[in-house]
Amino acid sequence: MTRITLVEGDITEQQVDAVVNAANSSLLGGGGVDGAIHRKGGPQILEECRRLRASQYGRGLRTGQAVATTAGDLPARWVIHTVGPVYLVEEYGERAELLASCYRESLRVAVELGARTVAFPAVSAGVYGWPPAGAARIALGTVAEVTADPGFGGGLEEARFVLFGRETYEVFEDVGRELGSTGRE
Ligand code: AR6
Repeated sequence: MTRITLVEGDITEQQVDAVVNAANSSLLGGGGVDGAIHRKGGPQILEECRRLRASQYGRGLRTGQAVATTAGDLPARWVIHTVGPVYLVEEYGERAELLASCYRESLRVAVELGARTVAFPAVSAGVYGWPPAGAARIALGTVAEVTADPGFGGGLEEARFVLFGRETYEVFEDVGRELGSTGRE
């Protein structure tokens, strides 16, 4: 069974097999988590992203999808890049489904890689404007649902949410309590 845990901290410092990057479709870097990952991970990640753009991702990575590269100089082995949806209240349902897809697809890629531990940021909860409580509900709800499925690859021991700042951490903690999804063994 996959444990779902929460920590307050910086995702680039996590000792896990894979870290998830809140990227954009270009795969060529940006601010927030994306900027921090490329800065600390070094040029190797960007090189691999460029290769992906030159091959099967010529038009970029679509919102809700995920793809892995090396983690360069980060303590992790892989970076799983996913593209969250920009928050738009008029299209909430459709976009919530795309955000859930980010977590589902990232978990699928993590299992494919044979990762035992994976760290997630709060995808879409920064520059892309998602209200933190809604982002937390989709994040925790989706990871709990996917990992509880008896058909889910059994190798993943921990899905860790790494929340930047006390406020976001506390929102995730409250939502986790509400859903009963964190601290689960
Ligand atoms: N570790 C963990 N969480 C972090 C870190 C960090 N080092 N830095 C920021 N956060 P964002 P998005 C939090 O904006 O909303 C980029 O330019 C942050 O406080 O990184 O999906 C991409 O290239 C927030 O809670 O991602 C895209 O263009 C959460 O991580 C766009 O931003 C996500 O914030 C993606 O926007």
